[in-house]
Amino acid sequence: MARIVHVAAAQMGPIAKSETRKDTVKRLIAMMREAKARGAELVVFTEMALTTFFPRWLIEDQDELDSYYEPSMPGPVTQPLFDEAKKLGVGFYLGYAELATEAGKKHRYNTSILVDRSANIVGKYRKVHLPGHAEPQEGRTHQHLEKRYFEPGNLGFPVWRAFGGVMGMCICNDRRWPETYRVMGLQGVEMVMLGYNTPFAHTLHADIDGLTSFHNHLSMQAGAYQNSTWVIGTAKCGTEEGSAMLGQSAIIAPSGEVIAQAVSLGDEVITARCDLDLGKRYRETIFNFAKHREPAAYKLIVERKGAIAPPET
Ligand code: CDV
Repeated sequence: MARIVHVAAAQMGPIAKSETRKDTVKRLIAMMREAKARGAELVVFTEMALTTFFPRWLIEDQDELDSYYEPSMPGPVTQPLFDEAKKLGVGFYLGYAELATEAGKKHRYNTSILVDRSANIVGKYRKVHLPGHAEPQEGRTHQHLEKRYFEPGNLGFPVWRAFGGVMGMCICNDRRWPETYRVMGLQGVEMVMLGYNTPFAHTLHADIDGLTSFHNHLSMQAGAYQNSTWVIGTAKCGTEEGSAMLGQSAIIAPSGEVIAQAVSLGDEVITARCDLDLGKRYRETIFNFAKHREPAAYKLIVERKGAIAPPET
């Protein structure tokens, strides 16, 4: 029997600094309802979906900084999202800033969770590849202080059996790194979900920043194809507090093809019928890992440091 997952990417337009969490959760619920009405059973929200993208500012007041984080999930403000999910029988991926207490100490992570159709959290992921800088940089209209406000994730790249398949998560910058998909690919991942906040001006080199749209899809399509997995990438986009951010949320098949794409820079739901066995077909043929990967040779490659020098004459 075919293993079909009807999935939605719920792209989100800007969240103003002044917008309350309650209002933001209402926007998420409205998109969840639309996704359900269009047949989806799993909704992928974006990275840090509950607040404006606060790493663009230097925030020195600890109480103000803490106000952007969730000390519990669900919490009082996010509970209605879980209640609605249960009522609709829809699962979801949600990104948020997590304030955790581990061994009696406070830790900050850029986190996502996977929630099943009964509103139970089945998985948690913490962003590994944190972009940006820890100190404000001169000459920027917007900072990118993720390295100041978060620690690298300490949960690895696990995958979970859920929604009739093997599901994985990553967050934004992770999508650019092949090892993100490969580590999950080696565990048999069939669908990778991710959210992103991608400002057009990041490196401040026009030649690189001018390719922001291209690199977004390039990374996700390559990750999908090379690991025989579906990839669902959901943007927070539009001009948020003066920072212009990329949209182009996409649902990508294991073939590497984009089969659904957002066309706006605002709240927009896109959906697709994802056949998990399509990935299996790639994995049993061109990307049969057991037959064609050569881990022994990779060891030699990894151990080599630098280029081989030309022979001395
Ligand atoms: N939130 C992000 O991780 N954004 C990065 C930008 C800064 C390059 C991204 O990879 O899209």
